[in-house]
Amino acid sequence: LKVSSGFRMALDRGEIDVVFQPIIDLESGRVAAVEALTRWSHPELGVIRPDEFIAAAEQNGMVTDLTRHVLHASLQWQRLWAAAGIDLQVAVNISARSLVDDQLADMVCSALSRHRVPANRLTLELTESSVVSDPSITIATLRRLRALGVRLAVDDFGTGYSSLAYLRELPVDEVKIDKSFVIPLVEELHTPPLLSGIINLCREMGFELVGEGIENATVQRKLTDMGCSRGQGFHIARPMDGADLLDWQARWR
Ligand code: G
Ligand code: G
Ligand code: MN
Ligand code: NA
Repeated sequence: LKVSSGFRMALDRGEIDVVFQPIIDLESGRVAAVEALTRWSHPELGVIRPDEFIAAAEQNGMVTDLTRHVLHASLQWQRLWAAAGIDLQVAVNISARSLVDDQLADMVCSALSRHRVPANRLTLELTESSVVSDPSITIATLRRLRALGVRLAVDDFGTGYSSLAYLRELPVDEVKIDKSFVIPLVEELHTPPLLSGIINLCREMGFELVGEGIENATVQRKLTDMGCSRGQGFHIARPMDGADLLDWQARWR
């Protein structure tokens, strides 16, 4: 895939779409947030997943343009949904490379004011490994973003090297438990102790917890019983475009 040469043009031609996957409050069933996920609708190759183009965009210095695009699309939809009576938090994935970019906080700030979206409606999802890569730079950026009122989440928690002790040092609001911990709940007869431990400690530290990869009702119930506050997964809804989200929400419960 000649991603490097094609990606710049793809952005300019409007081939980079943004879809949204609902995140619900597990106790009430209420839709609390959505996660923005990019897709490249390639004219010949069809839909290309972000796994195939984000690394290339990072290497070519284009990831900031991608982040800006996703941020604008997400905040534009946030405003439209809010106008339709659904005031959701929108979560945008931030790649490791964007996190060390000193323009990130300015970009977020101007996007929020341009779309007139309150900062606490935006969550930025950072992977564990990207925060650990250069803690001094990233923590300064995170503090600036948090001072704006933006919510910060550690994504894919449990897959990197950081410990629960380290998590306490980070200025974050939310922890997303990686789907590799959640998917096996389908098979587990008992509650897996590692997952229970993570959930309990995160709760004690005051983090909002999101369980990802909920693929059926059993997993959803187990996570709820274990004290996980929010959930996301194919059992609840697949990622969808911004207009479909309004229809989905109208039919949800
Ligand atoms: O939706 P999907 O399973 O294809 O996403 C695959 C991966 O791509 C996930 O890890 C997700 O975090 C990442 N991803 C999706 N959209 C974006 C984006 O806009 N920016 C970044 N940096 N990563 C994204
Ligand atoms: O890495 P990150 O958490 O940002 O990526 C979210 C990814 O998880 C998206 O690519 C999304 O398509 C995928 N995803 C969302 N729900 C489910 C699910 O229930 N099962 C699986 N296997 N993947 C999911
Ligand atoms: Mn994510
Ligand atoms: Na994840």
